[in-house]
Parts: sequence; C-alpha cells; structure tokens
Amino acid sequence: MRIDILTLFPGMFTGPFDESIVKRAIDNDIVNIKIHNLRDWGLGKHKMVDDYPFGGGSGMVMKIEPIFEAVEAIKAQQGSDSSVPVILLTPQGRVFNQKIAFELAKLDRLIILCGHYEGIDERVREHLATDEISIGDYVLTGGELAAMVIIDAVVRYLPGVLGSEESAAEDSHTAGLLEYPQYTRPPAYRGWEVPQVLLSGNHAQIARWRREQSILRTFIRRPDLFEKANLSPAERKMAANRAVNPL
Ligand code: 6GU
Repeated sequence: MRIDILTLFPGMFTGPFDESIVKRAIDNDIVNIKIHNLRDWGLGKHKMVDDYPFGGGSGMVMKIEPIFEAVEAIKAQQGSDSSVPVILLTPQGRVFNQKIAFELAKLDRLIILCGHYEGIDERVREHLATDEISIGDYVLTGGELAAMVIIDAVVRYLPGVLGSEESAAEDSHTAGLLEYPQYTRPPAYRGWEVPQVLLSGNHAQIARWRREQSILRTFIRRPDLFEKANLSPAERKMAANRAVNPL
C-alpha cells in the first residue's frame, strides 16, 4: 500500500513512523508512506499556502491552488489515474472506527490531506476530497495527529504486519466486543492471583471464560457496543445477571 500525506508540518511525522510495528511494515515494504510539504506548492516568492477569509472573520483559510496542484502531482507519481481516494482530515468528517480502518486497508493507494481548524477553502471538499474523516469529537490544531492515528490503525490490518493472523481478528472492536483480560507470569504478585482457569490448561474452559469476560466487560464499559454486538439471547442474559451478581 502507498500512502501520501500532504501537510504543512512534515516534521510532526518523525517519531511515530520510525518505531515499532509501523516502522517494521515500512522496512518490509508492506507500506510506503510519503510525506509531502504543502508549502512546496505554495504561491509566489513567499510560498503562500493560506489567506484571509472572504467575508471577513478571524483566522486564515488554506488556499485551493497549492492543494489541487500538490494532489495532482502526487497522483501522477506512479502513473495513477484520478481514482486515488483523497481523504480530508477535519473535525467535520465521519468519525473514524475499526470498520473504516479495515476498509481503508484494502486500498492500494491513499492520499491524506491534513486540514487545519481555521479552515480550508470549501472547494477542496467539493471537488477534490473523496472522503472526510475525523478521529473523534474534540478539536486538534490540525489533521497531522489524526493522520498518524488512522495510518497506525490501517497498517495493522495489512497482510504480514502482525505476527499471527488472530492478533487483528481478536482485538477489541474487531468483533464488536472489548478484549478479555490478559495475564502473564508470575501467577501471584503481592497476593494478586491470576484467575485459576487460565492456569488449568483446559482450552475449552479458557475460551469460554474469555468470551464471557469480553461480553461482561463490554456490557459494563460500553453499553453502546453491547447493544449492537452479535450475541445470543443466553449471552445477553448472562451479562445482565453477572453484572448484578458478580462471581
Ligand atoms: Cl481529523 N482534525 C482536527 N483538526 N481536529 C480533529 C480531527 C481532525 N479529528 C478530531 N479532531
């Protein structure tokens, strides 16, 4: 997968892509992330990228020409047609989630525009962006951190990035449930013991316990997810009973 990021602050991206799993995915040529400085397409001697809003008001607005020209130049690299998805990152977009990460991971190219809160010329939304995404209901100074969040979540889904196939299939949210609690050695620390069932070696019993914990945890912490989850009537009843009567 190739991901192009268009930003006014390319320096913000050093760090998150130079460590851990995303770095390994880049080193293994599973993903190619290119960061472009929008200012390279800025207008005139001062490489202007923003301007005063028509109609007045505070703050600056990102200009249309540098963005269009940058995106056209980026699309032309690798000889791509105009069908490359262009995602504008803005607090006004649809709210990012695991399902969107999964969908984006199927693409072979993606262009991400990092918007800034003061605004971006509306014609970019209308005539260039194919999608608008937000990472949650709060305001960031710009789309850069959102781009890093989205790319991290997408890269995990690319084939060959995670160790075993189950790792992505079993994590919180993939199945619509939160993940069950995990433990490792020692079996007791300061008197706090690991649940006996996990030490039993009975794999059927362990699987049942984990499923129950997942359901229970989702019921208690995220009733919104519990509502939508694919659960049997017995599982729903178990959660309601156990939450009132914890064992
Ligand atoms: Cl994508 N951009 C900005 N500026 N703020 C945000 C956001 C994006 N998502 C949540 N808040």
